[in-house]
Amino acid sequence: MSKPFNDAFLKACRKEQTPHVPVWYMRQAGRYQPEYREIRKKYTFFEMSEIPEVCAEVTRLPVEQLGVDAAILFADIMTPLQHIGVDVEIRSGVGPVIDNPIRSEKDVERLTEIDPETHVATTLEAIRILNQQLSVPLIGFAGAPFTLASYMIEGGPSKNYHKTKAFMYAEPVAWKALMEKLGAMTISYLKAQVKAGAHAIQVFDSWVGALNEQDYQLYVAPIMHKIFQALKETGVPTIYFGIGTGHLLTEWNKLPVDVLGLDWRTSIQQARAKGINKALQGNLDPSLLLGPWEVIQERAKAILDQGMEQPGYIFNLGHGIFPDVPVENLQKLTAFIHEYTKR
Ligand code: 1CP
Repeated sequence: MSKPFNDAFLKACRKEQTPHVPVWYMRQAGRYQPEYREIRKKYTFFEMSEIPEVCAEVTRLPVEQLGVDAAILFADIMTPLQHIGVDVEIRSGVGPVIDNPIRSEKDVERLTEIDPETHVATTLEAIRILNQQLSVPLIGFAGAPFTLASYMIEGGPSKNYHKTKAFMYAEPVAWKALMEKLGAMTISYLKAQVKAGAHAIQVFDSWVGALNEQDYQLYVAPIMHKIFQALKETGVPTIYFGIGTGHLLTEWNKLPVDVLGLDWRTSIQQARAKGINKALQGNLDPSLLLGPWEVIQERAKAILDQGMEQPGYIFNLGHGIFPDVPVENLQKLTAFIHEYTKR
């Protein structure tokens, strides 16, 4: 018999009361799992993404192993870019690498449009399979335009985003065109995920914290507004996450998004003190998962005490799980969160 559907995560996104604080982990599918490493030996990252049954298996694995309250689709923020003319490859131990980085307005003009039903048919098929199998909500996701653009302009991961910012300042017309193209791709890709059965959407703007508030307002906020406004039509809850974005929270609070994801630098209390009234998600430092259990528990408890003060709180890490995190620590942490917050 299948388990009853656990909707605690969706309720928390909507700021409703829940029987316990729901929890899931960014990068809950990945290299810290021996089973993932075994599967990954056989395929490249994008080969895995092209087999719906494998995507579904990798998505389901941590839900069963850790007991979390939500699943996140196995794909990458770079997945849709391959279909609009970007030569991207995921290199082990590095991340996304792009052979044809954007250098001019002409490069932006060359980008094409996505047709999700043909281009990402396998990802959508994985969502349909998962809907038959899961008893927790499935989170669909995409990268936000700034973060995608940073890879497309730098050619790979970066520390300071100098090329990205230089392009933004020097080529404002091309930058706007790039944001519009990536925004349209994101809307179309995410709407297709919801249509296939995703119950919620997280937009990853991992690297936008590199901008100050003024530049965020000028160069990024308009497209984010457009994306979240368009997603409102789908009726599913939306989450916006970035690293080191504490200084942007007041701007983020103005967006038509339901949940804000925090990294470990800004506490739940600090966010609330800034007047953030949306649901919040976060924010245990993932490095702690390499430490002793007593310390993990103490820090998790301190976060939960702040989060539980009002409805609309989802436990997560401040960023993704590292490859060397012991699975056992995540199992203990999940059980502790459920037990400590049970009403
Ligand atoms: O469990 C899950 O989280 C599901 C799948 C998922 C998600 C949500 C993957 C699979 N990637 C992502 C999002 C993603 N990808 C982000 C946003 C979240 C974050 O900040 O971590 C970013 C920035 C990427 C880009 C990316 N892809 C990186 C980071 C590189 C950098 O700039 O530091 C890496 C290492 C990848 C590869 C990747 N994507 C996903 C996995 C499991 C892996 C690991 C590598 C592999 O098997 O080769």
